[in-house]
Amino acid sequence: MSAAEEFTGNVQGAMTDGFHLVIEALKLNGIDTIYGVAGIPITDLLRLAQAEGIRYFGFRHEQSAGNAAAIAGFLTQHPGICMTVSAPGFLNGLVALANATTNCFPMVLISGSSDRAIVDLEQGDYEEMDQLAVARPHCKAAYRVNRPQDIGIGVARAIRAALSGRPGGVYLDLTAEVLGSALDAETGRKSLIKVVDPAPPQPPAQQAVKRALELLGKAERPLAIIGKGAAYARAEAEIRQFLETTGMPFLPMSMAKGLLPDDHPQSAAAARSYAIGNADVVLVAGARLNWLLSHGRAPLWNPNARLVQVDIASTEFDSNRAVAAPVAGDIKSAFAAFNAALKPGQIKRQAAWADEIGKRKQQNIERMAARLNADPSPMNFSSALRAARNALATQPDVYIVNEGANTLDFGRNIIDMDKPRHRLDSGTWGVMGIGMGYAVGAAAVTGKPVVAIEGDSAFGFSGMELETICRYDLPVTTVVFNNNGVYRGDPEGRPYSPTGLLRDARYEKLIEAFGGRGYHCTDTPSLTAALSEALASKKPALINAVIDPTAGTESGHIQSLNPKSAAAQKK
Ligand code: ADP
Ligand code: TZD
Repeated sequence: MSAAEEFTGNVQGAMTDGFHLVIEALKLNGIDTIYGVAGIPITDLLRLAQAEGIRYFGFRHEQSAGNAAAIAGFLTQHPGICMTVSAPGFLNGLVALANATTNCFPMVLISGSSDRAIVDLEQGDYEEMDQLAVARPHCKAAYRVNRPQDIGIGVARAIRAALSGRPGGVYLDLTAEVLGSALDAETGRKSLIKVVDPAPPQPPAQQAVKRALELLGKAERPLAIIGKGAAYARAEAEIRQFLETTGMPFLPMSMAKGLLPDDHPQSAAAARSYAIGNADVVLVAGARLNWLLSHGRAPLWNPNARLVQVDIASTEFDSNRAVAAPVAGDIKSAFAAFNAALKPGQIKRQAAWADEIGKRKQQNIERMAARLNADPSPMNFSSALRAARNALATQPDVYIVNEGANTLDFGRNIIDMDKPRHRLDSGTWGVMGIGMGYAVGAAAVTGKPVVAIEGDSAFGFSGMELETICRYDLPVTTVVFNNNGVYRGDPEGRPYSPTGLLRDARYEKLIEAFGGRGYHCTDTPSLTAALSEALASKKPALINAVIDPTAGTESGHIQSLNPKSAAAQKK
């Protein structure tokens, strides 16, 4: 008899075990969903979870399970839970854990591990690895439970560490021995901990609020940059009130799109370089001054601009350039404090600045319209995204997942977002492989339709999860932007280059193998029609959108990050 069969329902007698204690500890802390891949030593743990009413999503690869958990964490402010087997399964999941930590998403990777006595002497156990040591540098915190009476504390610490302060990924190591260990049921019950208030409001100091508002009050060309930390914090109402009261132009970072709608008159997105380059005071909220913001430095930035930064992690201030007015605290409380402390007229709408941004926006929008309205054959990135946008225009509830290089860069600019936290993408690392995992996670926790807009290379990293999507009958439509390569395809008749992928691959047939609906689209009307039909069906679908293989540019919009040979330059 398996542990799950043996122990389903009430624990027999006066004894419990590690399997039950883990599930009870998770349930006590409001965990209702687990993402994972089964195997030794966690198979019975997963069976028991399901028997005890926890939803379980089984994946084809742990990285996708981890990505689903991570995005669930971002969308719910509750840690997503991923469970894996030892060594290789754990390592597969670790990429997702590291990515979650890098993006400040709360998740917990729980992996079963081999016999400690054998692992520590390197005696060659099945799937042997010192997982705790391997995990530690790649996550916010890592813990191991060695005794069944410590499971409650282990789970509580993991949840609190994932959620508190700057959210992140936590590793929890459960040895096979601990899972199977018996414990007196009453002692076990008492050992469980319900975490109280893991992410309490952290209002900033009044002095910090005053300093920030005074600096912004002196600005002639103020600009707000809103990042995904603000999206995670669900601070849209407070931020909107502040921006609309002050008339300040704003730029959303990619995953903060929709916090205020993209068509908001104060959005400076269509005049991004002008706005960043000319602002004299920049309010950065829930965004790091990393590569995505050119480290806050010239030539994109005005070197004389002064910065206000709101972040829950004080170590972020002065990380790349001086921050004149740091505001340490949670974003929701910080903007509530700004709104409360703002004196009437203290920060005025700067009409000349707003008008100049408006003019530049108009020019850029007109320039882009020419590209968007062109309808070349075969399709290019702009025309295919325009076709997708037409189908999405009436569907503001749809969650968009987006990865690739050109597909990502064009997608970010062309697909407008109307609602917060509805755009999920490659994020801080620019990582490929999040696509299907994020799609499953988003569909699982929101119950809403998801459209994953994927470069053909990007799709390949997690493509087998189409089976997962079909197995759970999720309303996920995957649109593969198929230009036969990483960035673009190889010229006809040449051997495959390092960036080449199979010419004219029929990706839509993959989903047909699992009972989903496949579409092969070579023009914009059929792409719009297919996406509309797929969304209306609320069923798994894949659209193979055939793009001109010459359309992409190397590395999308970040070609400048490719190293150049110094030797070649000296010639
Ligand atoms: P983006 O990629 O959108 O620019 P980043 O991931 O670089 O955003 O930055 C997110 C920032 O938000 C991190 O520095 C993180 O510490 C911060 N953050 C996350 N949650 C909160 C919160 N509740 N309040 C304040 N800051 C937060
Ligand atoms: N591996 C991982 C995990 N992440 C990465 N970012 C890369 C490799 C390198 N890489 C990019 O930065 S974009 C990309 C790769 C492989 C794929 C680009 O091709 P695509 O998209 O077909 O997905 P476009 O739209 O055709 O450019």
